[in-house]
Amino acid sequence: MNNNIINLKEIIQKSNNIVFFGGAGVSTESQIPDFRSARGIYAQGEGNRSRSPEEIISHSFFRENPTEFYDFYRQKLVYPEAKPNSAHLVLSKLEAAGKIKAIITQNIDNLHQLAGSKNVLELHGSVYRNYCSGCRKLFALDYILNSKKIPLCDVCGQLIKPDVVLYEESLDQNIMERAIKYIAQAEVLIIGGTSLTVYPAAGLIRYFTGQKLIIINKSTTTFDKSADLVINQPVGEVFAEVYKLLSEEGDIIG
Ligand code: CNA
Ligand code: ZN
Repeated sequence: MNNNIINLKEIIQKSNNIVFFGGAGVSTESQIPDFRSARGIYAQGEGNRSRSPEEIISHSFFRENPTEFYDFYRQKLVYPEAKPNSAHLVLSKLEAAGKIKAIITQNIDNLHQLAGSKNVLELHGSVYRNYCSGCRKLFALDYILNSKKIPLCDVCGQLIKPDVVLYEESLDQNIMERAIKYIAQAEVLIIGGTSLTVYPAAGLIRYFTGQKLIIINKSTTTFDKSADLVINQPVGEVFAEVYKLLSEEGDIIG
């Protein structure tokens, strides 16, 4: 067991006010590709595809080319078969044990909730909620996946939009304010699986003034120098190892 894992375990043992801030790297061990890794979506060029993923998942592109948007979206951004990995599962146990106060995620895959976490703040929405842009009727993910081309509302015929924050769109103010509050009041902030390059989400971590900042990421980030502990290992593996130590010492039940 390496020292980093032991340090992280001790930090978790000492605090009941931990906030977790995560991104796409939390779900790569559930076989959902992230955006910026070597095998991430941005690196998976599609031969003759002339547009960048950022362009396709933007608000104006969605409005102007919904067919192309939905082709890309269904293929690259929705993973209904994905299951939570050790990171999601251990975070959920830590919440149940009263250690984690909130999970703030940039992910749209619902895996924290599937793992049983209760207080999940979804900064970028969720693929599981979809609204008619005309009458606001709510649709489940299946409706989007089962529509042959673009999903249209069965009541008013208007285009349905995933409740996902696209480029050019702003984040939900209420969720942002709650996220800031949790981060500003946290004793420990654990950041995992995020390149910390997408704003305004990444800017939230500046509100942290607590005691220990931990970054668990496969690659380096520009915030590493501000961290008390940096662990460059897969986040699921890290949490599995921490959990093993905590349960051996009788600190988490279940
Ligand atoms: P990103 O920019 O793709 O960065 C991911 C980071 O995680 C990279 O720095 C990787 O090195 C690192 N990483 C990858 N796998 C692991 C791992 N197993 N353990 C530790 N580190 C790992 O993704 P961000 O979340 O920072 O960017 C924000 C975007 C990506 C958000 O808007 C998300 O909505 C969007 N996204 C979400 C999902 C999802 O919901 N699962 C998937 C792909 C993209
Ligand atoms: Zn409608």
